[in-house]
Amino acid sequence: MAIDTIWKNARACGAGAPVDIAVAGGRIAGVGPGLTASEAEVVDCGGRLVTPAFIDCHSHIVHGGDRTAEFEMRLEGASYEQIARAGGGIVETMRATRALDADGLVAAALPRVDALLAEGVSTIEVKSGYGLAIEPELDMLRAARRIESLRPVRIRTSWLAAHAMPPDAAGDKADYIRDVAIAGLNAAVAEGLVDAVDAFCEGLAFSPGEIEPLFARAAALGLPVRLHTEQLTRSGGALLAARYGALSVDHFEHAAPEDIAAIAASGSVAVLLPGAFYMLRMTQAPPVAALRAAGVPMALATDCNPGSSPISSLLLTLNMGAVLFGMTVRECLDGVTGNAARALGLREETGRLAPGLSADFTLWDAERPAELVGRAGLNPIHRRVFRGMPDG
Ligand code: DI6
Ligand code: FE
Repeated sequence: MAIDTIWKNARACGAGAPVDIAVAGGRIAGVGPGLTASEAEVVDCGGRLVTPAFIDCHSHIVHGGDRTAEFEMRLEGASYEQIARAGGGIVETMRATRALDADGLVAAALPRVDALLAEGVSTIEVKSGYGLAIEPELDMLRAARRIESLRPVRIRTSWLAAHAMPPDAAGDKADYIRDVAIAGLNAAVAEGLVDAVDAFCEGLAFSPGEIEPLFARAAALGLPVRLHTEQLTRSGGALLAARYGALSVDHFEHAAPEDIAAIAASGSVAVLLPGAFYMLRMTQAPPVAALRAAGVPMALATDCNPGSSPISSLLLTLNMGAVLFGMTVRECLDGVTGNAARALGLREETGRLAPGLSADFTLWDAERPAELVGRAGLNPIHRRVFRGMPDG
């Protein structure tokens, strides 16, 4: 295919000399010094830093309402679990989410989406999980899909009906998994709404045994799984996730050595979420050194949600990954590019500057990668390119 554009004189992380990026039909045709093509438009990047466009691989960005009242309650001493058990928490957001239709959910989400795009994000994973009944869960993923037609962004969806027990559930947790999480999954798949299946494996949510039938159904449908697990307590969910070859295990603060060994063997990505750790003022950080030693790929994501992580900044998340979790600059940036792509099953589509992949990259008014991680509150973006098309 003919080269459309050559982005000349950009500085890639780790590369000494500036490189050029050739784009054809929205995909990267070549990366290297001195590229030329007679017909191509040439854009001079002026020696700016270039990264693959960022990927937020774990978000609950589609939801209704606001829970800053609970934030204030926590400041006064209530715990996240106490608020949840008293009928607040996820169930509070369920009420606000059910009050909106898919268009209302899109409108509520767009300011948060725009905040991410303004920081060079081009792929966002969006979960259901605040409808907690079939129709409102479907509406959340319909809204997620709709965002893709309204903004230059790639959306990947996860079916997270197994997020919490709704107060109006007819039976016990096993019944809810069968009648809502699995029955709704079948309907959502029929509508083309689902890219992966997720669940919240936690004392106050669902146990590995309760989640297993849902994962079995996902496997039968050919869908990848991922799991919120070992966040507030050790639930044993990582072992379940590893048995199902999960794309990722997410949170992972309370992981035990056998959990790390299991996900190292299954090839799952550990998606670390420092926003929730920070907002909940947790003290046990995920075992980054052990993950590193075991060769487990680590990703970083916002976990953007109204309760435990009301954060719409991936740049701030990079900074927290470094300061709170002890990740290196390189690990932080891999965590929102290549490893985040892997957590979404998109390794051959985005997240790297390599021929054949989607031309998704961001130019920064920065000289060193550390400038994107080691500062907070300053967004040095110059230009974002998605599928070969620059913003603006
Ligand atoms: N991700 C989640 O899904 C839960 N915690 C987390 O980090 C709960 C989100 C919420 O409080 O609404
Ligand atoms: Fe989450």
